[in-house]
Amino acid sequence: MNSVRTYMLLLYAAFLSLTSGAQEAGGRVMLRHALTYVGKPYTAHTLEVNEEEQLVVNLEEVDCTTFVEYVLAQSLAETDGDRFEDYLRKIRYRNGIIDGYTSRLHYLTEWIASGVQNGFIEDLTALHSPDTLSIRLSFMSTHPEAYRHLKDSPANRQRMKAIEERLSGQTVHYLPKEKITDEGYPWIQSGDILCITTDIPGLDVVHLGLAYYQNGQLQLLHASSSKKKVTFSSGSFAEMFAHNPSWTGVRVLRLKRH
Ligand code: 2YP
Repeated sequence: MNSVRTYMLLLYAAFLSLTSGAQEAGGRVMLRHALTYVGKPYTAHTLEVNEEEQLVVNLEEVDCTTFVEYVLAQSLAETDGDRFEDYLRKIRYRNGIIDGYTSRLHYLTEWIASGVQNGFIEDLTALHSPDTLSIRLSFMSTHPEAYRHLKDSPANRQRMKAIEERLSGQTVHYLPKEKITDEGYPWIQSGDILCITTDIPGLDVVHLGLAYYQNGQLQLLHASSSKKKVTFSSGSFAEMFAHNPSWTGVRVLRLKRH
């Protein structure tokens, strides 16, 4: 059953690429690349395999963040002809410069702001939702045991604390979970990036994936840590909030076409 589903999805991805005569909307480009990851295994900490920070490209096993990063970099490289790795480095690192573990954009608040500043993505929630939340970051510096390069390095813990203080205090727009419906909204398209906000103390985003409409229902296409693979939510995106009490809402981003 699984292989039939995968075959149908690849057929759909091929169809999307053939019908992309007119300038393909950003979401469509993202979706076409994302569908090629369906079924790939979920693996955490694929970016922590080296002592010294360097650009890791592992398209065969992904977590929620690396899945979205690879799809975004592939989509940008396709539409702008630049090299995939150049885009990935600019997506993943502050000012595109790799300078140790803390130069990586660990918090989605900074990852999003950097992507908007680079002109890679636009923040649709800022355009369509009046609700805002205040950013308070401290999770990594207060849970160093969960991050090998923090646990082993007081200097990195110091640097991370300073980054968290710099980023804290800003407000960002989001769509509160109470306003997320099964059928979604016209301003949220398949292929848009969904960053799920949280009330876990000191954390901004707790999971991310892509919007995917199926049978008129807004679903999540994501690297699932529970299902251990890239897959679609079994129900609607809205329904997922009932099973995840720490989820508070969503920030919606879209690939910017050049
Ligand atoms: C990020 O975690 C890490 C980055 O260090 C890492 O944990 C934090 C704050 N950042 O470079 C990146 C890629 O591995 O992962 C993600 C994690 O989600 C996991 C990967 C998932 O659901 O699959 C991002 O931060 C996206 O949501 C949060 C979540 N981290 C925690 O919940 C602590």
